[in-house]
Amino acid sequence: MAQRITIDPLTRIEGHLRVDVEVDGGEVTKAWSSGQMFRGLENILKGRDPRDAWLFVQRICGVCTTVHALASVRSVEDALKLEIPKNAQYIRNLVQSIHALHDHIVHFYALSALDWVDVVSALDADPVATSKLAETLSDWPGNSSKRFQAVKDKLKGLVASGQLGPFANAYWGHPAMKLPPEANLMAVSHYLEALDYQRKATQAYAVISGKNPHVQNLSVGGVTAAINPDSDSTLNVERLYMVKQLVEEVRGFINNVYLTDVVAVGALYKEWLPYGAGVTNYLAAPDMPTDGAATQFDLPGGTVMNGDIGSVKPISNLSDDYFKSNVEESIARAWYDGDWSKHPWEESTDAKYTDFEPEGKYTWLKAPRFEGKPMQVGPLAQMVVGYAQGHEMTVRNVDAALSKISAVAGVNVGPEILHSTIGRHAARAVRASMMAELALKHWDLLINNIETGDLEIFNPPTFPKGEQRGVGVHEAPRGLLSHWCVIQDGKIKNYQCVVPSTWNGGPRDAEGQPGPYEASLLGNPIADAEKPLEVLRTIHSFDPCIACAVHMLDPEGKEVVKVKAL
Ligand code: NFE
Ligand code: MG
Repeated sequence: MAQRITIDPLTRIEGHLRVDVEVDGGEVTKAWSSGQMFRGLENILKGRDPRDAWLFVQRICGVCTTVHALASVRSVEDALKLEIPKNAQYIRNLVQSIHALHDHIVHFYALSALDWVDVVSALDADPVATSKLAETLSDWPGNSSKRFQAVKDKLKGLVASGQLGPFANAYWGHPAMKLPPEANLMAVSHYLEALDYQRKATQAYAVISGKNPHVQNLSVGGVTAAINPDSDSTLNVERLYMVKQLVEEVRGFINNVYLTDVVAVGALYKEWLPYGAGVTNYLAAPDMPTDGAATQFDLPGGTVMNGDIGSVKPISNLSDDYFKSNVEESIARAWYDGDWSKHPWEESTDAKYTDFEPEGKYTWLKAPRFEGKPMQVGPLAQMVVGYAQGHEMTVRNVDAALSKISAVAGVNVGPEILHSTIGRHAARAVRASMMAELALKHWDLLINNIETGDLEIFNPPTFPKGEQRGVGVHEAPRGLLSHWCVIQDGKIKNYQCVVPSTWNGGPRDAEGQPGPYEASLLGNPIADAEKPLEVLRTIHSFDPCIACAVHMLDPEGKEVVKVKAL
């Protein structure tokens, strides 16, 4: 007999995601992903000045600050065909890459590691053996037996006090937890260290972007970060070196701790490699432009269909027709008025709530489709699309990670393992490493350009009479983000955000095709239906953000909790 489980909320922060699964014979046979909140930011923008839009839309999310701001200024610049100065491009690239470093570290440690790591089991670990294990993975100075002993003592203190703090409320002792005590202690120690490196990333972000969270120095046409190498009140050489120093420290943590922890978790849970692929159509945007006009990029974009890397098609710029003409959103199964599927420039956002109807409408998320197909977006999509195009940096980093996983797992694994729950974690850690390398590269580009005497940061926009349409594309930490604007006589006539967590967490469409979260759950093992840890593993691997996905709050939100999953 199939059993129905409702998990609400499912996320550790940025909640409002409800997932329902049917479990039969110990595995998931049906799944529904439901965004439970509505805010309507797209409607708030109507009639406003397009130069102000980025400040409103950036408030869509407190996790991926930055990304909506960037997509917004890009969409208006695309509508006006406005180039930005090189310095502005490099400063934006620094802002986005440093934000990504923070975001990816937070995701692994704070938002998902405890799905795999049993904190209570760490109390049984031998600190000397833990240090030996950690030293086989990297030579990080934080991996001494003294450090692990101190963390074990701290954990004991937390348990004795009855206040577990960040480690309260999880599925400790669950039968699907498989790491040996030493791996658990190593991960708990790194969890605590991650807090320091999050702070360093945040510091670097605040210096380069004016404020954290939420970048303060963007502008349609460039940035407002005045550059004068010798002034104390502008972006100067001293501040730039402070940013570089902090990024180098964060990069050390990513390469020696985050990446190796993901390798260890992936290898020690190798029985999980077959689970969680779901939708293997991938979509990624090109990003990190290396020139003011954004014709060349350090991260490639494109599509891969059905997991077949031979099917790769590039998306080569921020206004690529192949991308622009093939995106639609369906509201057939979402709480909006109608059942249409429309291109974002033609869409509306007219809320019409019914109830959770498994065979009807059941979410605030629209269902984005590309050429009518559901697409997975995110670091994994970016890795697959880059790998398929032979992109040097992607191939080098993905191959290095796969060979490390193979070494620890004791079996040879190839890129096919990436189509999985664990593959999404591996791809995100690899992306974090690449973003750290690119942050330093774009720091060099910025300094070298300033040294030529170029201090330009802004090209002023002018708004002609009539209608202009633009799209702002950006590869955010959770995947491809696009903002679509229609400007009429200098005012916003329509504005639509098609967001990474909407691509991944959206519902079925009129044809009944499930979205990536839904598809990825099918076939997942469920050891204990009262404690559906496995569902959390797979959904958290996407790094869900429902504030982003619906960008909309139902103040009357009904209580539907059946299982509390933290
Ligand atoms: Ni609120 Fe965000 C966007 C999503 S980015 S987290 O856009 O989805 O990674
Ligand atoms: Mg939207």
